[in-house]
Amino acid sequence: MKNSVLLVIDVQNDFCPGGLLAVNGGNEIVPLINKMAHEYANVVLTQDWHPAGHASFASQHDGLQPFTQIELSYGPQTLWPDHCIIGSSGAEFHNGLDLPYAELIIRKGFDKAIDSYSAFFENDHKTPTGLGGYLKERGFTRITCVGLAFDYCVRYSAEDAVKLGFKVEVIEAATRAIGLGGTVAATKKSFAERGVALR
Ligand code: VGL
Ligand code: ZN
Repeated sequence: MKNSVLLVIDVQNDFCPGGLLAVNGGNEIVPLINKMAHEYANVVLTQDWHPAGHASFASQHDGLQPFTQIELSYGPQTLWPDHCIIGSSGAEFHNGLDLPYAELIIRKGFDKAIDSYSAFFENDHKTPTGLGGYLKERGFTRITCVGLAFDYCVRYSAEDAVKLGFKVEVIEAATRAIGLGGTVAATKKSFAERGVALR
């Protein structure tokens, strides 16, 4: 486990029941993540962290509803309800998450003009967050991904981690999905093709 890191993705109030972009059962994974974390010497968290008026918010696009897809300058973008606004209680970690020893919190989506599902690259698939460099410099070779949401931020984080040369697994029981028209099946197919181990 010395070369492994547990990457806990976006376990925040807005992605849990009662939140602004609630994922069904999002809260249910918290005890398992707390337990799993004891088996890892190294834990890193991500936090979705948007300024008000973020380009991924449907509220910024006249006449468009959340969960529709549009083209932005950097490519396709699903529009979301306003969520995880910097400094809001919705952007805070779920209060049951008990990972005081996590060594890094990487925030993403803070540029108003571009979303970032992945913990490694923004949605242009080019702009790095710095996490890849951090993990490589620390000597990690294996990443275990858990958190929210399975078919968005967990998916793209895991896939980018493989692209960067890490060995990657996703623990399905420690994730929950948003599930928009086939996104869960598409995620599983893509994991199989790209070599993300789903356990
Ligand atoms: C997420 C949609 C928008 C996620 C974040 O954490 O999966 N999904 N922002
Ligand atoms: Zn977001």
